Formats: sequence, C-alpha cells, structure tokens
Amino acid sequence: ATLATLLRQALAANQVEAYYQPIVALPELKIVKFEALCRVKLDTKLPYSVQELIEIAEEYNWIDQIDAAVTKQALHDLPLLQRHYHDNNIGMSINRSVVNDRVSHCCLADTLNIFEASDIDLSLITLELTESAYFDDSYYHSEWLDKLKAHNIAIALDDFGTGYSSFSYLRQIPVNIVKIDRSFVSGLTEESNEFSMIDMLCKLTHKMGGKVIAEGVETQQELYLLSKLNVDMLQGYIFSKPRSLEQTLSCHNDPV
Ligand code: G
Ligand code: G
Ligand code: NA
Repeated sequence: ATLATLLRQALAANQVEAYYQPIVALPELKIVKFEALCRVKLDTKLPYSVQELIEIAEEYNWIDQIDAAVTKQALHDLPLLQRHYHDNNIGMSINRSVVNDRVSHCCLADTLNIFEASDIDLSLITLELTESAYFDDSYYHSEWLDKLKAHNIAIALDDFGTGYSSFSYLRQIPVNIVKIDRSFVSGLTEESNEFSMIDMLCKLTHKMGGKVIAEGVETQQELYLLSKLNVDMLQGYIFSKPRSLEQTLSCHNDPV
C-alpha cells in the first residue's frame, strides 16, 4: 500500500496522537509551554516521517482532520500538564498549515469552534502558522485574525527564514512570536552569518513587540550563544524530544 492509503486507513481508525515537546524560557530554562506535534500510527513496518504524512495530508485535504484531532487532545491534556508541573501558566502551541484559502479558512473556523467549546484560558494558546505559497493578501485581513486576537490567542510564524516564511508575513500579520528555523541554529558559532542574522531578528522582533523562539537546540554551545543573543525561548532535543502525554507525565524531573 502507498503511504497515502495507509494514512487514510489510520485516519479512519483515529490513529492520531498528540505528542508534546517543551518550550523553555531564558534565562531560567523553565518550561513555559508545550508544542503539540502529531504522531500517526500506520499499519506498516516501512519507515516514514511525520513531515511526509503532513505533506500527503495537505495534498489530499486531510490536514483539517489531523489538526482537529491534535487540537482537541492538546486542549484536553493542557490542564494535566499544568498540574504535573504545578504551573497554571503553562501554555500550548498548536500547528496550522496554511495550505490554500479553502483549507485555511474552514480549518481556522473549525479551530475557533474547538477553542470556543473548551474551558481553557485561550490566552495560553499559540497557533504556529507554517509557510505556504497561498498565504495571500486576502488572508491577512480575514476576520479570523481578528477573532484570534479577540481571544488573545498568540500567532507564531514557524520555520522563520526558510521557504515562504519571511518578512512579508511580519509586515502583514500581527505576529506575536517568531520561531527561528533550526537550520539557523544547528552548529551555531559566534563568527557565523547565522549568528548575525539571529541577532538582527531578535532586535527586530523585540522592537515590533514580539518574542523569539529558537528551534532545534541540541548542544550547550548553541544554548550558550542563543542566550547571549537575547532569544526569549528555546526548544530542542537538548531539553526533550517530543513525548506522549503518558511519557511526559511519568517524567519527574525538569527536562534540563
Ligand atoms: O514532529 P516533527 O518534527 O516530525 O514534525 C514534522 C513537521 O510536521 C513539523 O515541521 C511540523 O510543523 C509539522 N506538524 C507536526 N504536527 C503537526 C500538526 O498537528 N499539524 C500540522 N499542520 N503540522 C504538524
Ligand atoms: O518547525 P516545528 O516547530 O514544527 O518543528 C517541530 C519538529 O522539529 C518536530 O518534528 C520535532 O520532532 C523536530 N525537532 C524538535 N527538536 C529538535 C531538535 O533539537 N533537533 C532536530 N533535528 N529536530 C527537532
Ligand atoms: Na511548529
């Protein structure tokens, strides 16, 4: 069977699970939120990546279904995570692909319905928007942006610096958080161009009233340099891989 067939079968059988990866704030490296990342159990021994599944789901318009499932689980699980860490201010970051106008508009309408039906304080929620060629002008001004804002839901630009995720977004939508793509972070040195770019991006984002998250932090060296650069939050394997709720709740120590 093709991956698409396997994915369709898995979706029909509700084999979607939200995993959680902590995002920590500098300088204390305290967990401030989790990013919900989907995992789908396929009936195959062949290797596959989440990225491939997301791309297939986007192509076949199944992404709404995945996003709805992950969002519901994430909202359900957030109070459990808060209780585990004794911190009611811990938030949840949820991914949204912006594939095309049809998907994005109905998907965001769905998303808002799910949010509005939950008891969660929505100011603890961030939507991470991922690049798309179709992220056109009409989108920037659409009413859901106002609704997100009215609910105090934060908007993060994912994978900043790659593909379509660029300055035009920053100009046109009210971005609260910029997530620096991990390709800028990997192997960071003080003499590198990436160091200067992250420096500039932090200054710019802070000047615009936003915050910066560095993704894919794996080494002490990266951690040290990013803290020197005034990055606000960090995420990466150095703290924790994405884990299931069960795994996260059975972990008694801070991930650092
Ligand atoms: O977890 P992992 O790094 O393997 O995820 C691969 C990619 O899939 C990430 O870039 C992420 O943006 C995307 N992704 C993961 N979970 C979700 C999800 O629930 N919804 C959407 N739309 N994208 C997701
Ligand atoms: O871009 P986004 O935030 O959606 O990326 C999330 C993806 O990045 C997840 O698939 C997750 O598994 C992966 N990821 C998280 N931390 C690290 C890391 O430190 N190194 C690498 N290589 N991937 C990571
Ligand atoms: Na993301």
